[in-house]
Amino acid sequence: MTTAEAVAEPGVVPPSSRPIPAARAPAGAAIRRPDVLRYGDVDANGRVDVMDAVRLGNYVVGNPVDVFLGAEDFALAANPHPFNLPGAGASDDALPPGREADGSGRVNVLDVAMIARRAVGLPVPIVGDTVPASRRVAP
Ligand SMILES: [Ca+2]
Repeated sequence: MTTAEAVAEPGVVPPSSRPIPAARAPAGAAIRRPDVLRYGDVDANGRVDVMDAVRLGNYVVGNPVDVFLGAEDFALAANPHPFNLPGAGASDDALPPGREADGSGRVNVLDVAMIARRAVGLPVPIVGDTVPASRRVAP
């Protein structure tokens, strides 16, 4: 299957459409809005594991990816780096995780690397922590 064929399948997001639109869930699956959103848990299954790193790695290099979270939740879960410690992004945290010093938020290979480190059991701050409810868009 070529990339062009994969893009044409339902539920597969073409890389050119980033940030991921919420309407493109995998066939047979629904976009999830978990009660607890964790940094690094891009497939919203409640844990940070190697599949999160694989999925986000594919996203970062522009491969089509399945979508499990709405665009706003994905932007938070996929972007734990820079960690901007202390704090996990509560409302009184001036520079939350994932926000660059210039105010932008970029999902890149550093996010993938930190998620992969956590997935293999290495200590990594922020990844796996709960995204404060105050950072999430209200339902
Ligand atoms: Ca996960």
